[in-house]
Formats: sequence, C-alpha cells, structure tokens
Amino acid sequence: MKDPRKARGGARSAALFRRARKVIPGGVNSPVRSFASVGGEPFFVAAGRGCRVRDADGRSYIDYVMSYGPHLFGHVPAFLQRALSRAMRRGTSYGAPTELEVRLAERVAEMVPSIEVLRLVSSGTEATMSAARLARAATGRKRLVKTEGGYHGHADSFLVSAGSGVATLGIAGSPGVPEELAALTTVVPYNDVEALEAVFTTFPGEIAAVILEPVAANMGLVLPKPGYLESVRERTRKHGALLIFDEVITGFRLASGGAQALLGVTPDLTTLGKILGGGLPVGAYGGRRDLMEKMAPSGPVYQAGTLSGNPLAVSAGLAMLDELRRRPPYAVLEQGGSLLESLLRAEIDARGLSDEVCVTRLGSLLTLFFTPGPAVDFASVRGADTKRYAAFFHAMRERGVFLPPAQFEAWFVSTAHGEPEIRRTARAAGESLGVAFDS
Ligand code: KE4
Repeated sequence: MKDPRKARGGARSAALFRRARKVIPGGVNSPVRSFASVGGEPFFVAAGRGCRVRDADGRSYIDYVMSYGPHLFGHVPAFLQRALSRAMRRGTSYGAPTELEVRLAERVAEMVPSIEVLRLVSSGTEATMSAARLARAATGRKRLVKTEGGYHGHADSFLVSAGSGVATLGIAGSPGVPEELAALTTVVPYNDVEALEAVFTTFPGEIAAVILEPVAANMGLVLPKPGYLESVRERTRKHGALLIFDEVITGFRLASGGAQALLGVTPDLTTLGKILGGGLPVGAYGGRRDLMEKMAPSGPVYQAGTLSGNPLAVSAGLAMLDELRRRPPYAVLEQGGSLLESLLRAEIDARGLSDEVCVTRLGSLLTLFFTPGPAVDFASVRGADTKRYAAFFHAMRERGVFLPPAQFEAWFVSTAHGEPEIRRTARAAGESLGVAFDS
C-alpha cells in the first residue's frame, strides 16, 4: 500500500498549507479538513461550481464533501447567486429584526412537522447547544443522553463519544470540558432501545433530553432500525424527557420535512443547519410553542447572537427553500444516490470484496465502510480499516474525486451530480478499491 503520507497537494496548496499552519491551528478552521486521518496534506479550494471544486493548483474534482451538507443543488446554483447579489445591495447585518427572518421562520414552520416556533442562530453547534439548555430549563433536569458516534457540534456537553472529527481523530472526549459537565452526558449505542431504557432506570427523573440524529451521518451513514425511533419517542415520553432530533444534516435533505417527515416520528425539538443556509452560516432550533416560548425575551432562558437571522445568510436560506418548493429535488437525489450505490456495489462484487466492505445509503447520503458490516451502530463500524480507507481516499483524489477525508463521514450527492459524473466516480472507485486492497 503506497504510503499516503507521501501524497501531497499541488505546489500552491502546499505553500498555502505552510502559511496556514503558522497562523491557524493545524492550518485549518475545522479539524476534519486537515486530512489528519488519511495522511498527506489538504488541497486548498479556489472555487466550486455544480458538483465540482477546483483546487489552488487548478485541479478539478467531483465533490462528495459538498461542504458536509448545504449544497443540495450543487455549488453556487444560479438562483442562489441572484439571491445573494440582491441581498448584498441592501446590506449585510443590522442588529435589528428584518422581514427576511420572519419569512424564513414561517417557511420552516410550514415545512417541518414538529416546529411551531423556532429561533435562528449561526451554526449547528449553536442550535444544539441552545436546544440542550432549553431542555434542561424546561424539565428542571440536568442529564443529557446522546448516542455513541452521534455528533452534535462542539458544545461541551456533546464532546463525549462523539462522531465526525472527534471519532476521526480518536479523541475520547476533549480536554477543557470539565469532567463535572461531561459526567452529565450519558452515552448509549445508536439503535439500542434497551440500553436507553436502562439509562432511564439508572437515572430516574434526571434526564432532560435524549438527542440523536434520526439518521446517523457522523459515524459514517448508519440507518435507524425499523421501530427504533418510535421506541425512543415512546420511552422519552414515558419518562418525561424531551426528544431532540438533530436534523442539521438530514433536514430538508431526506425530505422537505426532514427525516421526521420521512420516518413519521415527531420530536419535541429539532435542530437544523447546513441546507437552511445554502452554504452561509445559518442554524436553527425549534419545536413546541410551550417550550420555545421559554426562550428570552419571551421567557427566562437566555440565548443570543449578533449574526442570528443575518439577512445575507437568511436570503440564501430562503432561496434554497424556495427552490425546494419550486423544484422538489427528491426524485433526482434518489436517482443519483441509487445509481451511485448500485455502481459501487457492482465494483465491489466484481472484485470479490463484499466480505471486506459494506455500503449504506439513504437518499443522497452514502458511506462506503471498510468493514464487512452491517453498519448498525458505532461499535460495528469503529473497527473499519482506516488505513485502507486512506489509500482509497487518495486513489480517488488522484482520479479526480474528492471524498470526505475520514471514514466516519457521509458522502453527499446533489442534483448537480449527473449520470456521467456518477459513472466516472464508480469507475474511479473500482480502480481505487484495487489500490486499497492490492497495494
Ligand atoms: P456546525 O456547528 O459544524 O455548523 O454543526 C454541527 C453539527 C451538528 N449536528 C450535526 C448532525 C452535524 O453533522 C454537525 C456538523 N457536521 C460536521 C460534518 N459531519 C461538520 C464538518 C466540520 O466539523 O467541519
């Protein structure tokens, strides 16, 4: 296996990375971008268009990172460019309410079954952090329950057995999180209702909320077993705990009403992000009116943000939701996702590797795990061969396909990924599997 550490970006990316490391920790503003888990140096992106990004050295890649979720219609679709240039001319931020944020809140409340009232913030982390604070205030309880491998951003209470970059870097929790606080977060395996019931027995009357990704995308893509979410809903209700669905990735992607609409389970609170901002910083948390009215200034629970409801970012979000309504993408996303899945499976079978790797997919979310599977929780994928994944990642990059530089992430398909690009991806994957297993 070629040592991926030898793999380097182009000269301009390398020079940018040298400069970046002098002034930014690890040279990146979010750890998962660093290629730390796949070795080698990251390339720096100069531009994105449709399903492609171009790096600082002019190389073009079919992109399945897609900013980890916002670009349902590909990079800078024309409708988004128009919305942003119009918004720019009016101003960027006021510190005062605007009609735009009222329209976005009304639209989200129309689209997401569980949301009667919501608050706009600037990231998924802010959304989940605020939802947790509200749950604790509303119930008068302190304990939170999350799933192993679930990732809900980097707020202190959630950096316990988290997925995404935390799992990728193999960080158990994070230094700087007081153990007193971490001790108030209990972790259960995803897809395991009995483990959840046991926690309610262990901590009777103490659990404020259970937070989970209804479809887990931060340990790689892991789907809920039939009945799992319904059981979680029933147990939380029985024990007086709130159910928070973290739909930062799944919201608007799996269906216009998110995973909760697709799977028919209604949480008490929902967190949103990514697509809601179309690539600009927008997050949101919302749910039952009686809960949300507890947020200042209507209630005593404090949360604030200088750029919350930012008119530029909200204009992008409105344009995205308008496009969703005008051109529902779900049939196209399903077509693209299922074509990619079937072609990948054909390449895996052609190489006799179906006992070495497994593929999970739902709609436009997909992960190829370097483990036989089935992928049902973090324990079943933790042992994935991340060295082979690294070799596969670099072989794909050399063939013009940019995948998440980490096994514990999902691939994102957009409406801009056409059949030619998907077929090209599958051909590259077949060759890259050869590299990962033969070298
Ligand atoms: P942000 O604070 O990064 O906007 O959102 C945090 C978050 C919350 N909930 C879910 C389900 C999420 O997936 C995320 C962020 N997703 C990761 C990718 N798996 C962001 C990528 C990164 O950390 O750079």
